[in-house]
Order: sequence, then C-alpha cells, then structure tokens
Amino acid sequence: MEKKSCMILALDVSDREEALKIAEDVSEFVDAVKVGYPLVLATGLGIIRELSEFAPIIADFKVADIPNTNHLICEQVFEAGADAVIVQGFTGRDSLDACIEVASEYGKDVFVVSEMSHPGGAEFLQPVGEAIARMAAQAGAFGLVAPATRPERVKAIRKIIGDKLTIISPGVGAQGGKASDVIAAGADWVIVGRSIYRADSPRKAAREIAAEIEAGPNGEN
Ligand code: O7E
Repeated sequence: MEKKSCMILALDVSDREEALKIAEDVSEFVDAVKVGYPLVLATGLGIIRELSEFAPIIADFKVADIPNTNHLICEQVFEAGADAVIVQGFTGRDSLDACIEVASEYGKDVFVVSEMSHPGGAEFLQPVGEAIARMAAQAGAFGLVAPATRPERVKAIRKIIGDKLTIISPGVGAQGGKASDVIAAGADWVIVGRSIYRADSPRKAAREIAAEIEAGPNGEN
C-alpha cells in the first residue's frame, strides 16, 4: 500500500452502485478502501474485486476465531482479491499466526486491532492494547489499528512498536478525531467513513481532509 494521501476510505454503504461511484470519485484522494460487513453482507464478496479497480482493498472482517477458522476465513478474503485483512488481536498469538501464514502465502498483509476508537473501546480492550501491539510486532504483522479518538494512545503504541509496524487509525470526523493530529501522533493512515460517504460531495470532503493532513495540525507543513 503506497502512502500518498495518508487516508483510507471506510466504505460502509450498502448499495453496490453507490459504493462503486464513491470509490471512483474519491480514488484520487485515498490510498486504500476499507470494505467491511455492511457492504459485503449487502452486496456479496464479489464487491471486493469490483472495487479493487479503484484502490487497494482492506477487508475489515475483524477476524476473531480459533486458528483453523481464521485460516479458512483469510483464504476466502484473499481469494476474493483483498490486499489486506483486519483481524482482532485479543484471540491470541496462535490465531494471529494463522492469519499471517495465509497472508504470506498470498503475498498480502495483516492489520491487527490493538484497541478501538469508541467509548466502549476503553472498557476491556485498552488495558491490553499495548500487549496486543507487542504481540503483533513479534508475530510479523504488517500493521495495527489504533484509535484516532485518542491520539495519545496512538503515540504510546507508536513508541512501543517503533517503525516495525504501520498504524491505521479510525475515528476521524464523525467520531471526533482530527486527521492531522492523528498523523502527527504517529499514525501512517487515518480511516474516514461517514465524513466522506455521507457528504453531499464525497470527492470534495475527501479532498478537504487530504489537504488538512498535508497542512499539518497547525497548518504549518
Ligand atoms: O466513524 P466513521 O464513519 O469514520 O467510520 C470508521 C470506520 O472504522 C468504520 O468502518 C468502523 O467500523 C471502523 N473502526 C472504528 O471506527 N473504530 C475502531 O476501533 C476500529 C474500526 C475498524 O475498522 O477496525 C478495523 C480498522
């Protein structure tokens, strides 16, 4: 995944035509498109290959099962044409290893959720987030998912993993995070959904967030 705009679109719409139109319209301003349950359950797994015409696809299935089931899920995801898969870290090292093994067979990437961006993310996951980040680094994951709503947590996780892993960070806009703050805290990419796909002009919204990232937290870049 090439880092240009430092932005990933979370395409959580449920209509195929709308999804394809938004992806095409914003492709100039995003480095990847994240596809998850809302879109895949509504339209089918084939949407991944259709969207891959516009950008690399990150399949957000937050895979969280025993190693054998994780293995089977990841095979389906990569056969469908995804460039990366998002998995949960709390299921432990063997479950994560199963995902990384399949990803490396296909030459693809694994992102591990260390902690989540919503208020409930602080309840159970945050206290173990740093341990999950360490495990993901040791296991050889490509990246971590860390919360844009708490830039200080992104900073803490970056300190732990150094440059070993990339960080993708959801929670910008609709959940209150500011893109340039999160990049300054150490994220490689922000993930943005509603602020783009619900805008009157998704293209204009994506262009504005990309410009804000480029300008930096105080517009000084
Ligand atoms: O709030 P939005 O509309 O900008 O969308 C954010 C997207 O990121 C949405 O798809 C949601 O499911 C996802 N997300 C979070 O918001 N918080 C998290 O902690 C984790 C994710 C996520 O995608 O996990 C894998 C990246």
